[in-house]
Amino acid sequence: MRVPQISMSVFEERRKKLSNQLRDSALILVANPEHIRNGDVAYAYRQDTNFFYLTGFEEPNAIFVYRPGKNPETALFVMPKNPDQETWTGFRYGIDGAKKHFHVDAAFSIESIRAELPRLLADVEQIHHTLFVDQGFDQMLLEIVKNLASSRSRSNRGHLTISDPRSMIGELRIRKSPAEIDWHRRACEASAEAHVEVMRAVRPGISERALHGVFLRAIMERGCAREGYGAIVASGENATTLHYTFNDQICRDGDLLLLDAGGEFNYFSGDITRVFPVNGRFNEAQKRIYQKVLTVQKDLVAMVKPGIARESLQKETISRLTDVMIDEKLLRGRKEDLIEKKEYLKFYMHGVSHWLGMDVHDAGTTSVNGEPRLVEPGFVLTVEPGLYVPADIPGIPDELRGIGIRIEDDILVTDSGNENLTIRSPKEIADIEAVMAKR
Ligand SMILES: [Mn+2]
Repeated sequence: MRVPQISMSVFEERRKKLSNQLRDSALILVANPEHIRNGDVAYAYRQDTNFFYLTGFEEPNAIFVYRPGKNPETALFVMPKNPDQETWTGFRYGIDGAKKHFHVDAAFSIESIRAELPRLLADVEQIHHTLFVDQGFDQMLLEIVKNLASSRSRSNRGHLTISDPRSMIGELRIRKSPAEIDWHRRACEASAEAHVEVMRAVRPGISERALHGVFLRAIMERGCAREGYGAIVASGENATTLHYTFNDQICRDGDLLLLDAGGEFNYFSGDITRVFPVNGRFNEAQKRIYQKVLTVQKDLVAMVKPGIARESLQKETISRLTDVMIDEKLLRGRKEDLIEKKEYLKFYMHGVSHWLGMDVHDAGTTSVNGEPRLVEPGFVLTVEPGLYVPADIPGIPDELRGIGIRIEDDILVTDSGNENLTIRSPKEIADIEAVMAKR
């Protein structure tokens, strides 16, 4: 027996916020499919974010239909109870359980979707559904749409249109409620503390894999269900690969370790990057370049407040990091020319910020009506400048070869400015070395 861990009023309130935009419409959400990993083993299951956001229901093989103002307004199609199968694969809510625990007007077996869905779509004018996720379902939906059109052939109305609801739901998700901010804070704090655990565990000779294990244990001890994304545990020059996820090398004395990892709590994700020395002490070159990136990062964090666009952070990052590249003899020439020709891309090639929430690169468009979106109180975004010096390109100082630095915090926009949700993970050189000295 299981019961939902979050009050259903959370999901009901979220749905209510969509109700005006969904007048005379049906929103259809399809649960994430399960994927086979090998043999009869499935990949660890996680519900589709929008499906969970609006239902709280975490089982696969489920479909949710929401029709504000109609009867039934909410319908959930789920796997029926099956004691024999549940003995093997675990508890299911079943039809009665879905209705009872998830506060929907109607619950059906997923087996009856083909029979029931036409009825739920007969009295709406528009369908909101994300195509191409489950193409088997799409095919069935298109057949239903076609049949519905023929059933009202003399009405001179065309097919029901199908529009993608993701940007509409993204507009909700980008603005977080106080309860959501609390959960997000838990995810960020657990992630920050887990980074400290890894700082305490790293030493020459330990594997990146073992450190990944330390991180996983630390977030799970703090209530996270899983990671928000696959951790990047990159020692030495592996840190110059942006999305390095092999995590199978041995940490060497004298190298830095780049850890980009975050835990997920109630479907909200932390996303932190820290860089620290495997042996506990930065060498002079590491210290110098790390400090320069850190200064840029702290200045960028200070810029985050209501009314700023992420684009402004990006411009500032490019300007400041190009200064660092010139200073460190990674680039030669006039700053304006180097920026104009995008020479900085050799050493800094990613965005400095993204929305953060239930998806690590969260929903919510970057522009509104063709203009860059300005941040508002309740938004959470990352700030993560980086500098990556490949080991093998000619004409750069040897002492910087193979160094990858990225420093990333999760920033909540407040009325007066911002709050750093990941401050518990040290980033000042002295603070990092102090934590590591206590190993
Ligand atoms: Mn990030």
